[in-house]
Amino acid sequence: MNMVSRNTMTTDEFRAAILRHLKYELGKDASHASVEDWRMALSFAVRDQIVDSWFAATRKTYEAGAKRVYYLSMEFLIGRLLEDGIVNLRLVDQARDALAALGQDFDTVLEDEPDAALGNGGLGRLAACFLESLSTLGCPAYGYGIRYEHGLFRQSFVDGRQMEAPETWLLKRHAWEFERPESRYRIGFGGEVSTKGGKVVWTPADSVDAEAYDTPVIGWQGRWANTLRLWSARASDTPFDLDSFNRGDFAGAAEPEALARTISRVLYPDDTTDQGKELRLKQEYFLTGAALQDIMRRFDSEHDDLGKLPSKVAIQMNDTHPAIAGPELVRILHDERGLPFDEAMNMAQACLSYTNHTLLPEALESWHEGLFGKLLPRHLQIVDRIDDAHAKAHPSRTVSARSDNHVKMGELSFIMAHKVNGVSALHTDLMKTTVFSEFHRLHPDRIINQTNGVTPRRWLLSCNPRLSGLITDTIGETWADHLEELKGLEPHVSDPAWLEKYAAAKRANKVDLANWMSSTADINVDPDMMFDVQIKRLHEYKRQHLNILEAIALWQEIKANPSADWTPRLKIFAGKAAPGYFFAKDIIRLINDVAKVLNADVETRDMLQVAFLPNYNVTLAERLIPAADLSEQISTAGKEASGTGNMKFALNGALTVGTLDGANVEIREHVGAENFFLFGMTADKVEARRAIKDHAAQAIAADPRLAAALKAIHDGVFSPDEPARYHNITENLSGPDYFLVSSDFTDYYRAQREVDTAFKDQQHWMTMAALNTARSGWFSSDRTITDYMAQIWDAKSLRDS
Ligand code: H53
Repeated sequence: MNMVSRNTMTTDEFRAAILRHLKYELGKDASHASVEDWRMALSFAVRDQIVDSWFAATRKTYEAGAKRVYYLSMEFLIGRLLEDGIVNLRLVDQARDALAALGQDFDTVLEDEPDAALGNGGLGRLAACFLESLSTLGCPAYGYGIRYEHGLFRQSFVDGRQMEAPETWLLKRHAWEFERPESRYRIGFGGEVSTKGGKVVWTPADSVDAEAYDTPVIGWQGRWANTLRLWSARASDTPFDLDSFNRGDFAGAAEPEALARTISRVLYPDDTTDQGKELRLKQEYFLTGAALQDIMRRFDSEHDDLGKLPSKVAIQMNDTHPAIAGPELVRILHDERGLPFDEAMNMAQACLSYTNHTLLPEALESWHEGLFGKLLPRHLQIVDRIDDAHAKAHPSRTVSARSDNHVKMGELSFIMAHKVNGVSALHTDLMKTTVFSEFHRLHPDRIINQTNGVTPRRWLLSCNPRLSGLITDTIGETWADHLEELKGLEPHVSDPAWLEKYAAAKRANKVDLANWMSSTADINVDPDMMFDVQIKRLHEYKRQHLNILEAIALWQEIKANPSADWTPRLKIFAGKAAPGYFFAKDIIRLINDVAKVLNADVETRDMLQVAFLPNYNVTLAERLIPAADLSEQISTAGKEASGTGNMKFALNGALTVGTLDGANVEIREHVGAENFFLFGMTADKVEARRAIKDHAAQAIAADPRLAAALKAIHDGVFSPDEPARYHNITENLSGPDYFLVSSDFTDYYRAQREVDTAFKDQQHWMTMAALNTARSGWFSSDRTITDYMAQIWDAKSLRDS
């Protein structure tokens, strides 16, 4: 493989390390070892290399007395770690060769690792990319999260319907974490607040303990490693009730531990909606309370002067989920450390910053004060004082962190943060003019933009070895952590011989995917079809239903005129719907039903097929993105805060068909409008369109294709056994259609035909694809993190010190 230069460890040394771990760690003889044993032995051999960097980084941070960044997130969607470690340590060749010498296949061994799906979607994957970039850049940092026993549910389809099964990533052995029983903190809930000797004292009624598990996160070339510290819930006192046991009540005896563990049992499978459950609030305080105790303990171990806290500690709240960090830090500084309230508040604010990831009203967390006060009585008092102080300082304000008997976590985070950032230029502008307009008027310097990014190590180097090999051959190997260097590809794009190699890499990736789909999903396609991919959570605003409507309209058109010069296309979907989001689940079923009909149609199936791949996760994304020709980024303008899949596709040479939403706007600016298929309403037109009473009906009346596609669904063409199955969808799209699917259809269909025409000229298509790669360097999460370090955290790199 044409990978960037090798680590100095030899294949023989590596082979010996694998065998040593197999024997002494796993107690297995090579002749009896299973794939899982080999995977564990390989992981331990790689981990050995990581641990040295990890210790060195910790030592350097202590020696320098450096500021640390603490990234608090309810989600870290890290996926598999073995290949990531091997690639970052540049041990790919040695690992492959060592395993081969031991009679094992590298890819099979990598495939054995379960995906750590400790997140729902974009927000969680962003946190994982950020951790990797923090390590690559050598910025001292911790990620704090929850060690969910069950990550995001496993999805399968029965008769096209989504089924959910618990995810069990910990059932297989996990090589990457170190249990830290000594790092254990008590987290209280409920109880009383009283005053003793002039001091406020919170006496919780219940508690659980948070126990730490550490996973090292290795950066590029192994030059730095940070820690992902995940908390697991344990019973505070006796984990086991011996009296009950002795009475024969075995279930009752185990109850304290079982109850406590509930807190870290499952990841909420909701993306962008506020679950509003008591357990969710408990999880949020569990994470935040444990993280803050840990942060203060580490600070105290190095510094005597509390005044130094803001110069040593930067705490990032990833969305409002850890927003309780504001009142909790004030509580620690005021109640426990004795700072005057205002000083505590100012100091907390100097440490804290907040990333907003959505403007969807249903996703902005707010807790009823009854529940909040029941679980966190002292925090409720502190929230009130914070809010009063803010009101006093800004008498003209009309928005508050406390209204309608609720605690508004967005407003609270805003008040308690010294910087608040959006995740794309458009999203940040909309924050200023919509949800946070009043706070922006009061604090005009607080909101800043930090457009998201993705780590090029995972999302190009590792997932697309063919393209990365060509890039390295063309511009040398330093692009992997200087992604702007991809610009150096531009002069080669006009060289037909080079472009042919670029096209060959894409084609080989498509052949791999086609083979994989045929062997795992029984989907047989010609790799020369256009691979048109929409992979993301199912949500009405992401408009998978717009995509499938277009497929139906195209199918009808092909049937009416089968001998025309159609561009063969495979539409690939993947993504999960929140289990309680029935409309989104109906969309999944509709796509599966449409796929059944279209793929069985001998007249059209060489021109158009549809596949919905089950159980979308990080690993599936790594497989699909390098093989994609077209990337579907078709959300209603103003609704997708940024998107990060859109960046991964562009980087890997897929062209985007998209709206001017989220980071699509910036992608189009970077890759060039002529290399991007734009359609749809802009964010500033959306409101006006919605205000037209019959907007959907008007759109349908004006476009016979749309009318016919909707009619086919309505008449049961795709659900002959139950014709009314999708009336909910057709009625929505002809009536309220909040997400303007019908209104955007005509322009989407037009853009897709433009895509068809462009795809016929493969030379030109590949030129556009290669320009997408060459011009996507700005979307590296190294750029994003460098800007966070300078503009939010005031943190320095120690990597080269
Ligand atoms: O966060 C991504 C964005 C994306 C946005 C997503 C997100 C979640 O995954 C979950 C909750 C939430 O409020 C937002 O939808 O647009 O790219 C990372 O910023």
